[in-house]
This record gives sequence, structure tokens and C-alpha cells, in this order.
Amino acid sequence: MYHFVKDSFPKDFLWGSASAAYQVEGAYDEDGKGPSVWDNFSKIEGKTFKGSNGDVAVDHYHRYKEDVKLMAEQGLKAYRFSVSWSRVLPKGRGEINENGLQFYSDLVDELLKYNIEPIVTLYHWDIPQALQDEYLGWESREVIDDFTNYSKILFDKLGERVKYWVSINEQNVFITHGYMMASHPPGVSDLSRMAKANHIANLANASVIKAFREGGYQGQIGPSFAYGPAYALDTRPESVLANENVNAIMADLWMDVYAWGRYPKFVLKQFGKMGLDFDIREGDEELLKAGKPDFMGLNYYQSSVVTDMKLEEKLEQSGPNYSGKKGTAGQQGLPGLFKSAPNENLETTNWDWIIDPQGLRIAMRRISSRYDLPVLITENGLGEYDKLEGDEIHDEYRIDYIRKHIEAIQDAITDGVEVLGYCTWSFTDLLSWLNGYQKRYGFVYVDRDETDAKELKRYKKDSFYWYKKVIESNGNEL
Ligand code: BGP
Repeated sequence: MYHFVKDSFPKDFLWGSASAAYQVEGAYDEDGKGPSVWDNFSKIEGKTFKGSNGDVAVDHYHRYKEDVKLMAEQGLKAYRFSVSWSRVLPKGRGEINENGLQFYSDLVDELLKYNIEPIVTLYHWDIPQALQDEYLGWESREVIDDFTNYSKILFDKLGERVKYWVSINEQNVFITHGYMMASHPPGVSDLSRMAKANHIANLANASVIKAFREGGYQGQIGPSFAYGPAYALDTRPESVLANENVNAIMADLWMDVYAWGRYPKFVLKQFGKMGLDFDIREGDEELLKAGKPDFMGLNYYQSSVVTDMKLEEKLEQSGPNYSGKKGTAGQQGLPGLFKSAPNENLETTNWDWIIDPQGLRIAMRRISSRYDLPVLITENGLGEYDKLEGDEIHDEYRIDYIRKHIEAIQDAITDGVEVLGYCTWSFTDLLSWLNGYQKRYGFVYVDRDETDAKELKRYKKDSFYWYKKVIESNGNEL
């Protein structure tokens, strides 16, 4: 679809940037914080790149004023951050750690001082270890009430100042990595446990949204979903069908539940045949339907290509590329349903992520058409090696990436998609869960590496100044 003239960005468009508690805060055991599953998981040998962890991260906990000042200098309109559940409730429930809660209250005040809209994520993967030990975290229905009560503490404390809430970040990622690929906590590979934990997370998500509505809090709430559309490799109907399969399993399985409160029939049937039981009980559907979000949060990094995979076919097994050595990522697939294929038309990053700005437009269009919800882009960005030269970082590749994605958003707006805002990933450099500190995303370079936190000095990259102009011109100067 081509347009002679493009629509402008809405005048209150949220030009933002994002982070997550474990990836930036550090201070992992300070001021009464309890451990989260990530505090422990990252210390198991071989689980993360060069054993990197978030003990110190980029020390945002102590340097948040300096960081927010940089955001203000850039003219940022919104900052998305997550709350560490175990900083607020060290045991996951029960007694509140007032120091922890105060940190987030102070951060919100600091942002508002500069007219930066806080977008608060309630859960970005760091469930309190206490709840994991007590009842296996997301595998027990007890977590539904605990997550809801924790969220209510935040609604009560911050609700008059925060207008945008993200309930759960990338449920599809932490559930599949945690219970199938074993690469996130709790590090198991058990599809049956995965199906149940995923259903419970859906219920918890709905319960929090329902509590938000019933509590009469002002503002908007929705989940953030990791979604990249898939394309059929070729015009063979087998490839087209494989594409149907992957979209149902990787996207509809989650977003249909968020938006409509029900699972896609096709997935229920196929998972049933594999012996996977979601353990859907009486009253569940009612709760899911009561948790309709105000917007769909979209985390977009790349699209994919798929074709059919025969039942007896075996893939050469090699995992994702966490090393940053281009060309080392393996193929993925589910026998009988689909397998991935390279996209010969597009470039990839050093971590083998496909660079596809039009994929963002397509993702936005599909969400808008299928669910009739506004889209809030809660993450998008380029993870690359950056080089500090003197005190400068010339990251023109990042500018190019973000520029093209902003153009794609403007195209989607012109097509007819309602978009609330755009948060790049990330504002400062931060810890990449499985890729250490060498895979950088920020507008602000933080001088540290996997083994040496150095002085954690901040340097503005070229992209910092470029995005400043984009914001100033409300997306007119790209
Ligand atoms: C998303 C997560 C973020 C962030 C980002 C980049 O899936 O929500 O927390 O990490 O991906 O991914 P990575 O760090 O693996 O490069």
C-alpha cells in the first residue's frame, strides 16, 4: 500500500523509551529487596553470556536522577519501566518493603517533574523467588491473587500519577523460554507444565486488569506482547498453511485470549492431540473475558519466514545466536506444523535478527484489524556492538533502524491504525538477559562490560541527538 501524502503523528503521541527493572536497576539486595528468580537463575553456570547478571546492571537504582535528567534533555515524552515485585514485596506477598515502594514513587515524581509520562510495567519476568519456592510461581493458581494484590499496591500508591500500565511483559517469551527451552527461569523443558503455567498467567493478567477497572483507577492498561508477523516462504499452499499454523500458535494463542477471553479452537485441538491440557476450569472464561485491555502493547523486533515441516523431518539442532557471531542461529520448527526459513530479501543483525520495518506496520495492521484495539509500541530497537571513540559513539546503524521503523509507524497510522506511542528499547544501555552487556540498545552508552562494571559512566550516542530532533519535530524530521 502506497500513499501520496502521509498523516502526521498525533499531537500527543508518546515518544518514549523503555527498560526493565532487572536489566537496569542493580542494587539487587539493597534496602530490603528480596531475591527474584532472575537473581538466582543468572548465577547458575552456563545460563547467561559470560555469566553476566543484574546485581549491579547499570546502577539505575542509585543513578535514576542522572538518567531521568538525560531523558529530559532528550525531550522524551514517556518512559516505560518495570517494577521489581520482590523490591516491593520481598516475599511476594505480605509485608510491604516501604523503601522499595518509595523508590518507584520517587522515580515517578522525578519523571513528572520533567513532564515525562511514566508507563509502568507490573511484571517483566522477575517473580519473587519466595513464590517460586513456596508454590512454583506461575504454576500455581495462588499466584493470581498474589499478583493482583501486588498490582493493587502499585495502583494505590502511584495510580493518581500514572496513566499507562502494562500488566505483563511478553508472556509468550517468558513462558516458552522458561518451560520449553529452559533458557529462562525456572529452566524446565516440559510442555505440559508450560500449558498450565501459561493459562494461569492469562488468568493473572485478566485478574489485574479487572481489579484496575473495579478499583476505578484512571488510565489505561494492557499487556505487552512480543509479536513479529510470519511470512510464507513461497506460494505453495503448504507454505501458506504453515504460515497459518505459526500465526495461530505464536500470536493468536495469546492475543485472542487477551482481547476476546478465549483460545483459538485450532490450537486447543492440536495441543489436545499432543496431550497438553491447559486445565481450564469453570469460571476461567468469565475471568478472561473480564480482563479486556485498553490497548495492545506491541514489542516488535523482527519478522520471520516459515514453510511446511513434515512429521518425520528432523532439524539440525542448534539454538538461537546469543554470541553475536553472525550466521550462527539455528532453524526452528514444530514437526507437522511449520519450520523457519531465512528471508533472502532482508538484512540481519549480528545476532541474526531480521531487520524488517514493514513487519512492524504489518503487525500493527493485524492487531488493529483483528482486535480493534489501539496499539502502544512498548519496545522496538536495535541490539548491536557500539564503539566508544573518545567520548562519542557513532551509531548511524541504530539511527537508520529506528528511522525506518518510525516511517513504518507513520505508514500504519496513514493506513488507519490508532497508535498511542512508540517506546524504543532502550534508553540507556542495559543487561540483555542472555546476551550480556555487549549487545547494546541504548541512546545512552553505559561504560561497563560483562565482568567489569567500571565506573558506569554515561555517554550520549549520536542516536540520542537524532531522536531528540525527531521528538521536537513530532516525527516530521527523520
Ligand atoms: C524483549 C524483552 C526485553 C529485551 C528485548 C531485547 O524480549 O522484553 O527485556 O531484553 O527483548 O532482547 P535481547 O536482550 O534478548 O536482545
